[in-house]
Amino acid sequence: PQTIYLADYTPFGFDVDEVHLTFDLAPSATHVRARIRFSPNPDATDRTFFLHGENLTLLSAKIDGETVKPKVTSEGLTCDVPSIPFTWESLVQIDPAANTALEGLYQSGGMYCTQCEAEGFRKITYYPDRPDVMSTFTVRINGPHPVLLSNGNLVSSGDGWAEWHDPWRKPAYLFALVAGDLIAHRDTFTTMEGRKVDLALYVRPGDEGKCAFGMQALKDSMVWDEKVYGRAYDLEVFNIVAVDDFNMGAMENKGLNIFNASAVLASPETSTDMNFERIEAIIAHEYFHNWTGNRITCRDWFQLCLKEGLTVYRDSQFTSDMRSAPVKRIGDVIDLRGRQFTEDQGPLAHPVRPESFQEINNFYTATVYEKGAEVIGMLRTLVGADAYKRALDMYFDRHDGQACTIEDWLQVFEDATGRDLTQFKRWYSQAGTPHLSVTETYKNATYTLTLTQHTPPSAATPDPQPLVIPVAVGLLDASGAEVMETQVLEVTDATQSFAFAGHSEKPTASILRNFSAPVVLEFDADHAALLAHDTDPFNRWESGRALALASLMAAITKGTAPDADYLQGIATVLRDESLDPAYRALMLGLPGQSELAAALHRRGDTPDPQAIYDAVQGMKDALAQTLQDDLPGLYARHQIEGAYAPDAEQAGMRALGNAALSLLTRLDGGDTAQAQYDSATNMTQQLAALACLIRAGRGDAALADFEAQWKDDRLVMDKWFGLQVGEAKPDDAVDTAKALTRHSDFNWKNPNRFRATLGALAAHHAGFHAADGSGYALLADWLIKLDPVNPQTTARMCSAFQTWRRYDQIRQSLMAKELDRIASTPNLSRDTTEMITRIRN
Ligand code: B3K
Ligand code: ZN
Repeated sequence: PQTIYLADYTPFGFDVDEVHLTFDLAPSATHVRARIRFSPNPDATDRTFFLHGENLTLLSAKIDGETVKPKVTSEGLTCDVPSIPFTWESLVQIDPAANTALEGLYQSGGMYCTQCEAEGFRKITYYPDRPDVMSTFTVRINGPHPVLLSNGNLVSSGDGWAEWHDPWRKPAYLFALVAGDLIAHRDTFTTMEGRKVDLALYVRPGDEGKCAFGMQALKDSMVWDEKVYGRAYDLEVFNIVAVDDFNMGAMENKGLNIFNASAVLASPETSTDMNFERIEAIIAHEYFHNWTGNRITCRDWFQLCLKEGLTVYRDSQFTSDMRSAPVKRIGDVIDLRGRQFTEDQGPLAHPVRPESFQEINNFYTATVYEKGAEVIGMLRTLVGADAYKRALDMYFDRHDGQACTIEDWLQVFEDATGRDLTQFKRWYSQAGTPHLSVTETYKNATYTLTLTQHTPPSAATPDPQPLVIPVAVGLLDASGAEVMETQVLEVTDATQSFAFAGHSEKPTASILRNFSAPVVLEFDADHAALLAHDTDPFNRWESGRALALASLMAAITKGTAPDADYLQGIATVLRDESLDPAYRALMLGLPGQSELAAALHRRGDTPDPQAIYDAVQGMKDALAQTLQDDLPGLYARHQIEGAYAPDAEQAGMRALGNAALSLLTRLDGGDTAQAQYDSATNMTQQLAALACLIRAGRGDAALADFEAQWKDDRLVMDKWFGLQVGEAKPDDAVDTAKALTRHSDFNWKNPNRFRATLGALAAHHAGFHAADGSGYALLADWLIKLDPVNPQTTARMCSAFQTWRRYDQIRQSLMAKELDRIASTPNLSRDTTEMITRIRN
């Protein structure tokens, strides 16, 4: 396969002035007529007229009304064209019914829908399918469907047809079309500029009852973006469509967002509190893209973080405002360490702005998204909230309607603040997680911190240079009182010292407050004191986490008993009724097994998955023992009387109640969980109880009951599939997953169901790494089977193997064998080939 380089960017030789598309929908033979006005691009030198096109049957082509015979390959066409503006017309035939890759125009549950980002529009018609080519679109859809949707505003419609016009110039990746027998859940919104917007959420019949929450989240997002970023919506309609078969969460097509049903449909009976929070965040994320992504888009796909990092950052600000900021921050850091650090410390490491790729879909990664958002958070920390706001206003003002680069983005910060961001820019070009090691000295009433940064070299960045790292620091005295409020230290050198004078006793340092930079901190902090007293809620939680990690590591490698200081410290925090229940629930969490494996690997040990699993079980037993007198009361005090609401307050109560239930189950064998299961009236309570029952070894009856109750609800059944694998004992995980793949409802072509089952196996650390290699083999079998059907989802799931070099020789060779087996599959997709090659090397 061909490698594309950032350094090779050149503009397209032609501008597109307008696009007119006509669709005659038919499942296996849809006709797409395109009329496109091109004119030579004065900024370009290369005038090769190449239009992308894949899986298209060209029926006719004309230039200014005259038939032409373009040269067609499997990737597109070239044609001789005039050197003055001209009109290109083409007619192609496509086969949506056969499109199982879910990219381009495809069918899902009887409806038509599209997914064009990154390069799917070329599967719809011949076009310069690149984000820097922007145009207005007018779309006519002919088809026997009650609902016919495209981007922009409705121009007119009649029986069997509709015409849409999007006045905003956009790249083709934001094109969308939907047709089907759908029900609309409607509302309206009036912008701060006084314009009325018709909102609709379109769903399949039967899902009408799951729309209200998503609609409210949309309106909340619209208000928030006006209030916080001064950005108003800019069309007469905003439509969202829920689709069952979708490769990722959702897509921000202009005026017509398309969502994986799992990322928008919600009801108390069928969705957990976590589902509600995720849905609210994804709706916000896609809505926020209207300004950060759509109005200002990317020049090329290397700039993906320009829209994704910024939009993730914005949606995290939104969630912090809607819910609890510390709880959101802790959740984000857990996720960052679980997914992004793993990527950054393995063979898939790449910079936030990659410099080459074979298949761009493989770069919608935690690094581009989540580390991309962290980089923006650091920028804001460095320049301050006011300057950040000025820079953003300048960004929207200067670049509205343009396709931009990271250089453009950093330039507005330089212009708004007068700062030189040359060194800061390395965050965009260097791969790898920096390590920040800190030592302290105390002399003559002066407390000094010396910080040393080191980024381990990787294939992607063999010679990392020092970064600009904002390190938020506070100091406490022996009584736990804060003697220095949070200050942001700017670390720019490989080693740098910061002195704090006037401390009559040696203070306790709280370093990297609120996780002010995405680094691995190495500091021998007084975690017990910080767990008891830190005023920074993130670092207080982090101290508990650090104690848990140290205790677990010792248990794994030396077989030592759980650390009593940790257990007592957590117990004290849990008893503090002044603390937010959601925060206390997080305090009961333990580092993930994969995170423990990573930590062992980092210090040169070979992780043993079973030993890790056993240590975590031992720690949970110890927590249950330590808290045995507290748990019944803790559980009882966090039950909710009255109507369910998916808000942060109730969700936090349930999170703590269910964390208590989970430990209580270790003491009562599941009696309380059974009672909760039997009386549950919402999915959060039902699913939490079911998980406890499975773990207690008495889940069979409840699992059968759950299946009977929910067999007709696709999204709930995904939970049923996933939970059984996720909660299986290590010895049973592979067999459980295998048995579920034989279940009549295992529709493996549906990405949600495939991920629920095999993704859950990959996420089951000790189960996936079963010593006999059966977990690796089962996943590889299914990836090989899925690849010809859906390369994108297959490639994404290959990342389960990215940590293979952490493990012992036997496991390494078992995984290498499966990687090689996948790699040698005939006609393997470009997507999967690239992933396997990068992982294996
Ligand atoms: N921009 C889309 C992701 C498209 C993924 C293409 N493989 C969703 C989002 O980030 O909002
Ligand atoms: Zn996005």
